[in-house]
Amino acid sequence: MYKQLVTFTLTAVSLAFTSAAFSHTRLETPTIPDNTRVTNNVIIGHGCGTEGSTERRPVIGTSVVFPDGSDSTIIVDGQPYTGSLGDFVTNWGNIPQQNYNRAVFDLQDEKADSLGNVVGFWAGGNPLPVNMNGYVPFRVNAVQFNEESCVSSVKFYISIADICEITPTSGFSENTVGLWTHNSLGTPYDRQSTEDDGPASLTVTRTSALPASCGTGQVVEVKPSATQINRDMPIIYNGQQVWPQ
Ligand SMILES: [Cu+2]
Repeated sequence: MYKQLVTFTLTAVSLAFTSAAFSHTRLETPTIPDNTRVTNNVIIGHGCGTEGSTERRPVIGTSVVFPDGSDSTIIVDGQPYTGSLGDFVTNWGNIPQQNYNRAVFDLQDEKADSLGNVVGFWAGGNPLPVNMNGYVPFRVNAVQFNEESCVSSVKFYISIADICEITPTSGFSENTVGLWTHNSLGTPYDRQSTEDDGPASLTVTRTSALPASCGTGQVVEVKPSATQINRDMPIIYNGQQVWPQ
């Protein structure tokens, strides 16, 4: 009886930790195969405020940015890579597409680069109740790998800001915005954290056989540049920047 109680208590404690970890803003499906179109969601797990606190402020909008791949930082097997993303991924560009949906937020639109390729999206306009998850749907188009390369997987880091109060960047705090972003790019959108644990991620895994010379293959990671974050995180609505301001 006592033993069962201890087991139950330990399980309850570990479940509590698990749900806290998963309450960060993340993708519903963080790992997908190459060559496959996948419907996905950004899941907003909680409002603004101190992590772990029960007092939260509702999220009124979210801004999501994928690395554009053109001036992004590329890491191969943990080391900086000076070549291009095209050495591993042959069709990066216009990969995310937002699915129109007014279930959570009334307003939404895609963000595009100068060529019209979608690099992210935003949604907002009404508060998400603090005790509920908010699903912001999008589609990931099929990602194609350079099959002559040794790439085995590519992890894209996705920067997300969950906005609870519209402020200029000088007004950013854990009470006004949840920054699921890198901590060391040197932008006003950087997450204040000792660990670089902010961004959500999307990992694409290879389904075709590696060339024989590749061994176990290469693990590739892609992070956005500071220039891209500064350009693409703001929310533009009807030609006007509405956040930050
Ligand atoms: Cu969290």
